Amino acid sequence: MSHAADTVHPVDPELAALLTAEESLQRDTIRLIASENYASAAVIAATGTVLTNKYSEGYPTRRYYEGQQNIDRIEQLCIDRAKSLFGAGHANVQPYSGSPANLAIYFAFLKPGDTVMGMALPAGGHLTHGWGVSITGTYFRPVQYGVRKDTGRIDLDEVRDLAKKERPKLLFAGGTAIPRTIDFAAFAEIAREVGAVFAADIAHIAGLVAAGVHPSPVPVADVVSTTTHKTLRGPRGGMLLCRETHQKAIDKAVFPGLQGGPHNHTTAGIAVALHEAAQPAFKAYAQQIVANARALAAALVEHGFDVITGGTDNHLVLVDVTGKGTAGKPLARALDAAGIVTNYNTVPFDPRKPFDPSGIRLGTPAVTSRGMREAEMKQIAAWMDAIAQAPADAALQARIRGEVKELTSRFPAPGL
Ligand code: DSN
Repeated sequence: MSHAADTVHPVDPELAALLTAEESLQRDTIRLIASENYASAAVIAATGTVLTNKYSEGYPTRRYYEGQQNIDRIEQLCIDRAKSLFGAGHANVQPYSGSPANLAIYFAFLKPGDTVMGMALPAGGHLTHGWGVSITGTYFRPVQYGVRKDTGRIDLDEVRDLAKKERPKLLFAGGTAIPRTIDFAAFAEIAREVGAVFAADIAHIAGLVAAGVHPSPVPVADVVSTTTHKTLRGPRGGMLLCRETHQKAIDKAVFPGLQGGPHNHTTAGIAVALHEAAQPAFKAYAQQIVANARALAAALVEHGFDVITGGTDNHLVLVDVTGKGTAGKPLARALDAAGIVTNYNTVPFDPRKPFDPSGIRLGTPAVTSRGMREAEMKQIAAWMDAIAQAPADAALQARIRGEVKELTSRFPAPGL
């Protein structure tokens, strides 16, 4: 039992048992969900502190509550570290997560009914970039771009033509299932041509950007939004980075525009994560994330999987599994039974429904945090192939589950 479960146990044994079960699950499985990771023990410890007891509406030195002697310093430390790591003029570290961070951008720059242009969700975008079921696609006028059918990649000429025709007030780049490098400079140029605010959502790739493994949008974007718990390996949270000229608008939009008191315990965890991400070891970690994703994609191609765009430039691999005679959901379920955790996902131009799509999405941030490398990626691809060939074979899943447990036992997970 962990220290946390140990502490909870005398008060709430039921919850402690669930916490212990989740610790085992995270320890004994191969976690390939592209948006997940293992926060370090220090990040988890900072997040679970007395800082959760404090209310601090406002910003450092300008609060609506007294008793902020330490909270002000913690938030300022976090802001300074975010600015330094990403080379930003200003950082707001209060958004509760990525969706509120993106909503703050709308509140800072748009009026209801204004046009927002973002990548369509089924093409790899995010709900908050103007997808229909999101508040951003109902209170604003959404225009969506996608990827080319022949390449699976964004066509910047198409984006430019659409932007010129629709004249968005806000242009988003970024998403949740984009396996290739995003040309933020080209997006910025398009935004400039049509007079749009350019927002880069780097939630998935923030750790890669911080390490210089993906080009940074910070010099070219009006505002950059991110979560803090994916490749950046912090606690669940969000951040906005912008030029100093937009500081006032962004800060006002987060508080009092959208949120009340910041989650100070999360701010502390983010501060620790930013400190960790500034160390040389983090650069090597980010490089290995990409090397592992490339190795995983290449091995899957060798096993006959249809990897969207043929490979990856980042942490993420998107696979159309229908060519293997299965579909995303049954395969994800079969893999989960074998201890390989993924999510089913639409692929571009998916003829199937989002709740039963053609693909699965894989990512290497978590397995790389455990120290796994290219050889382990090859093994994982081989297991995936075996399971895809017989997704209903419970005995096969049980055998691989045992092998997965043996492999994971050799790669201790941070924070557990
Ligand atoms: N839910 C996140 C992901 O999995 O990509 C995006 O919000």
